[in-house]
Amino acid sequence: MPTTPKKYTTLGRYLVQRQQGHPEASGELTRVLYQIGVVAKIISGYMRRAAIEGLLGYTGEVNVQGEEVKKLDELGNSAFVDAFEYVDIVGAIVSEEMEQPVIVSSDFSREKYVVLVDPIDGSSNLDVDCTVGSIFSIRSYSGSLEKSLLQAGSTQVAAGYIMYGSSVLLVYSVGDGVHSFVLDEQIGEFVLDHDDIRMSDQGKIISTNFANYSKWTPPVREFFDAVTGELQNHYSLRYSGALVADLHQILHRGGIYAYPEEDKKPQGKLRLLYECAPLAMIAEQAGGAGTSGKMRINDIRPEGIHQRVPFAVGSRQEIQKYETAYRRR
Ligand code: AFP
Repeated sequence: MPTTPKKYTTLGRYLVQRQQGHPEASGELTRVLYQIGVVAKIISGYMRRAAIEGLLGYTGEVNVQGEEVKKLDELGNSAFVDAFEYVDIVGAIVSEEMEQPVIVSSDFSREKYVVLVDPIDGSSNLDVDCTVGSIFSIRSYSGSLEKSLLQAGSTQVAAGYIMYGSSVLLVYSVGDGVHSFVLDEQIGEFVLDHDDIRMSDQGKIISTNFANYSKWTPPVREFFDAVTGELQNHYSLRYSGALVADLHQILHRGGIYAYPEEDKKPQGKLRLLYECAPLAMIAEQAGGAGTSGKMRINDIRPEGIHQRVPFAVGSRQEIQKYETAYRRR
């Protein structure tokens, strides 16, 4: 039976079409996003060959977070830095793997953007071939590097993630909804698979590390006791150890992901600038929300580039309930 050929909308074509709707745009943001697509292909290539080429395991180094660095963490970090070195659109890269921002431009004052990344998020999944991701946030350069970085997440011009799972996905937003692309390995291009993803107002998924229950603060326990104790409990628990994978599921099925504060870790675990802020932007652009429990994530003004923050993200109703538990205490 003859089949109708699929009309492929590649990432490049989609970005150019979107840019044409904004005659005032210079095209530079389009180039930054396109380069991120290139990085995604490079990192996914490393992942596919990692077990064969000895790229699994640790380098022996410890990063700024005090975590042991994996070989793929280092390769992923270099892929992002190399992609923007001297292409004259991005002035600096901030990464989970580097204590200080790296200047990637010969004339920083001319550049328009800074890129913040967690090159491999969920890296403890790497050695067992489970899903991991990369998270990115793009901010405008506004006079000084410090000023550009230490601003609330509401000033992000774009954000997104790459998910390396059963397929490789690139999901991004420039503030006009959330769009998702799947890597077609045969043609080596990202192809549109969901335009303008909407998250349901109330969802099906709870995603958190319940093994930490005894360390959680009272509002967090109260929230999870309530949702798991509901008579008509309609939730399912999904927790992969990779925030990107868990958020992606919630984007499509609704619900809540939380990595809250603990009695002895009041700042939680996740990093504000390159994990929580970009994923909160994705959630909001899809109709959901991101909170620390006490305030909207993207209203928080960071004090340092590696700052941690308690984080919950997901459907609007679940996030409202989560915040209500904090207000009651
Ligand atoms: P790693 O990158 O160190 O594996 O951390 C992953 C992560 O930042 C996030 O992706 C997970 O949701 C969360 O931490 C998992 O942390 P726990 O293992 O403490 O649940």
